[in-house]
Amino acid sequence: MDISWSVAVALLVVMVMVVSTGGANVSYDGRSLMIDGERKMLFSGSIHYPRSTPDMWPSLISKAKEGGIDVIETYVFWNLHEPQPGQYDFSGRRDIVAFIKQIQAQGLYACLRIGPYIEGEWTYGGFPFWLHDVPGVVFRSNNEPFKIENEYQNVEKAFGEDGPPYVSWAAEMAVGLQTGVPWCMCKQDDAPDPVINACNGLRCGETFTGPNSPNKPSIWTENWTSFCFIIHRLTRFSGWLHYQYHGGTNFGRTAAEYMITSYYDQAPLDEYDNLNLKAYKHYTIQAYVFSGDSGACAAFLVNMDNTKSVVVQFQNSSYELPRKSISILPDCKTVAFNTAKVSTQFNTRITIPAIKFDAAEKWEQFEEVIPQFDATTLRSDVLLEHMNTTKDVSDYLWYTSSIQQDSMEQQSTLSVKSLGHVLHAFVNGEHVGSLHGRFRNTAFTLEGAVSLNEGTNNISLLSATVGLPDSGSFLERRALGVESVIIQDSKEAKNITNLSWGYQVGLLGEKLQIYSLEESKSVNWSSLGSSQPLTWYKSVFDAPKGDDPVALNLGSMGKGEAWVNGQSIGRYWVSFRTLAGIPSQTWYHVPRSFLQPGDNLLVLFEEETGNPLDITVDTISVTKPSLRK
Ligand SMILES: *[C@@H]1O[C@H](CO)[C@@H](O)[C@H](O)[C@H]1NC(C)=O
Ligand SMILES: *[C@@H]1O[C@H](CO)[C@@H](O)[C@H](O)[C@H]1NC(C)=O
Ligand SMILES: *[C@@H]1O[C@H](CO)[C@@H](O)[C@H](O)[C@H]1NC(C)=O
Ligand SMILES: *[C@@H]1O[C@H](CO)[C@@H](O)[C@H](O)[C@H]1NC(C)=O
Ligand SMILES: *[C@@H]1O[C@H](CO)[C@@H](O)[C@H](O)[C@H]1NC(C)=O
Ligand SMILES: *[C@@H]1O[C@H](CO)[C@@H](O)[C@H](O)[C@H]1NC(C)=O
Ligand SMILES: *[C@@H]1O[C@H](CO)[C@@H](O)[C@H](O)[C@H]1NC(C)=O
Ligand SMILES: CC(=O)N[C@H]1CO[C@H](CO)[C@@H](O)[C@@H]1O
Repeated sequence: MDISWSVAVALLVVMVMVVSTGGANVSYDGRSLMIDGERKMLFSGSIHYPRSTPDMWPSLISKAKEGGIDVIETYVFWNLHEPQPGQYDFSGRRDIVAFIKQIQAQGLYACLRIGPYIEGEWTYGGFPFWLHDVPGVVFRSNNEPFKIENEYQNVEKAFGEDGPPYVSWAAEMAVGLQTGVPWCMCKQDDAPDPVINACNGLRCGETFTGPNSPNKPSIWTENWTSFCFIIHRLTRFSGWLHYQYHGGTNFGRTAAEYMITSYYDQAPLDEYDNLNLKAYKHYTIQAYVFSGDSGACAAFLVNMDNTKSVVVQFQNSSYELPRKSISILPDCKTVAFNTAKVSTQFNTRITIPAIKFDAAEKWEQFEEVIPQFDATTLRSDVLLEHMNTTKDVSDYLWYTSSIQQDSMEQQSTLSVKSLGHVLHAFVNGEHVGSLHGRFRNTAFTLEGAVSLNEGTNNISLLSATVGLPDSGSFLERRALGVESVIIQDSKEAKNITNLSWGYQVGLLGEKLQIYSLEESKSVNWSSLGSSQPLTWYKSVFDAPKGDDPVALNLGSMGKGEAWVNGQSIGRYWVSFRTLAGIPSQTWYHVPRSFLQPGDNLLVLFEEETGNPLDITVDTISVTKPSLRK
């Protein structure tokens, strides 16, 4: 899977509330969920509202509905809604109320995973960073300064005797809100009554030991990609969730550590709101029929034969299955969806370059200023932890110091140990080297040859995070950034870890917001020169004609962040190669709603030595479906 910059993936969840958007009465017994007294087998799919734009929501929801989904599931992203204590934001992509109303308008149900901890490959697992500085806080524990939750059981042991009382507290708190709809705890076998213990993960059909009380139904809250395996086991489940129905985009700095900007592009609806039939291609079994013990029934009829359609008898009716297609019968009677009606083949994405930036005159650049110790105001005699110093206002933290040399040393070695994620080292303004860690293996040691002057030598180390950690226990104790620094010259190894260090949080360009329409003139841009690390690039472009989705092809760039009209479309890291040697992500979604017809401001901050001349603005389409009966 290409979810993270470095391949591996962990998905976890927690407190879930089944919300009836129409004011219906949602209840349950040991056999199923019931809506207004009627037993329901519910199919749910995830669409996370901030991972797309409000103008995309109606179409995403309606396509999910067409695909047989009854319930749209989403996390609630605390750190988006309360960036500072008591300061709330429900605007734009954060407008969860408008999102839920759109679900209601299309006649579907909503399922909220309220967290507050969500993991979700989302920065800091959804926690606002200020929580880290609440005195005495221990996240996800029976800790008064904290008290909130999701998918707890897998970390509960780490908290010792503070685990179980915390689970009880979370259940009482949730039920006490009297929302009138049932609550679930994902991955919590001992969820206290009346909270339903739900199975969460890939293998629920095999591993779930069942509800912890005879009056609770079996609920499967997360299954991670295509339908295949699970279906023959589904007779045991009265509700299940397809994670992720639409992935979307981790705009801005919202991705968790080492997660790529594109999120679950392989979901049934891809990042660009196109049907992604590749998501179904792993079907290997021909027919899936399952009925709940509540009498509910659903079926998937699959014809994997690539050459001919077949007619099958199913429950006294006949169905024609076009070649290489899947029919979904949510009630075992009516075909709600057949993949062949959408496309005769597994569709392929087509990217067409619409705008090129291939002339030097189209660009201007601004070289980020490398700060020196003398100019810094924040000082410390120890190396500070990265996140605790930036408070997550930026990915970047400069560590600067200066050393005195008695004589010139042309063959010295600088050695910097970092706890993660990325480091660019400079001595006397010269680039010494860059290095990065990987998902679950964030630490590394950068070594580079330096030549030292007699007298003062300036050391400037730019440490960068790529998202904050989102999983596991004791998130508040994680440490990143520079840990120790050694300079080895011909005579000795000097451990300069304990020198006086000066700090600068963030980049000058970030501080001046030179990516924004208003502030882009606050620095003197110059014409395009030779490619240097830490360079800002600026251009303008017209929106491509038509209404196909738009993406930036950044294949010629290295690593950085990109903004269109002042809005961050996310971090890019094209130079990060997957194990197969291909860039983790080349195209970066620019939602149409970010664009105006002409004069769109494009600004990139490039950490490496990318070539902006080969950037293109592309339109995205899929091979056109040919409709069949
Ligand atoms: C909701 O439905 C359940 C099950 O049918 C029923 O027992 C309960 O009284 C209903 N509650 C309301 C408020 O109508
Ligand atoms: C199919 O037809 C048979 C015979 O008419 C009947 O007994 C059976 O209940 C029908 N099954 C369904 C699912 O309608
Ligand atoms: C964070 O910084 C403050 C002072 O700035 C310090 O008291 C605290 O121990 C630091 N916490 C961590 C986890 O590094
Ligand atoms: C080191 O930084 C100081 C203060 O900014 C500057 O005056 C000096 O020229 C720098 N030295 C070198 C060798 O770059
Ligand atoms: C350098 O000093 C720091 C701080 O005392 C220490 O943690 C680190 O291990 C030392 N490095 C070496 C190579 O001795
Ligand atoms: C750095 O300082 C710490 C205490 O602050 C001390 O334990 C350590 O030995 C020092 N390391 C060096 C290399 O001087
Ligand atoms: C830009 O350049 C002009 C002319 O050289 C100078 O007067 C001005 O101060 C510069 N502005 C900034 C922000 O550096
Ligand atoms: C919809 C979905 O994610 N299905 C997955 C469920 O789990 C099995 C493995 O147990 C996967 O193979 C499916 O892809």
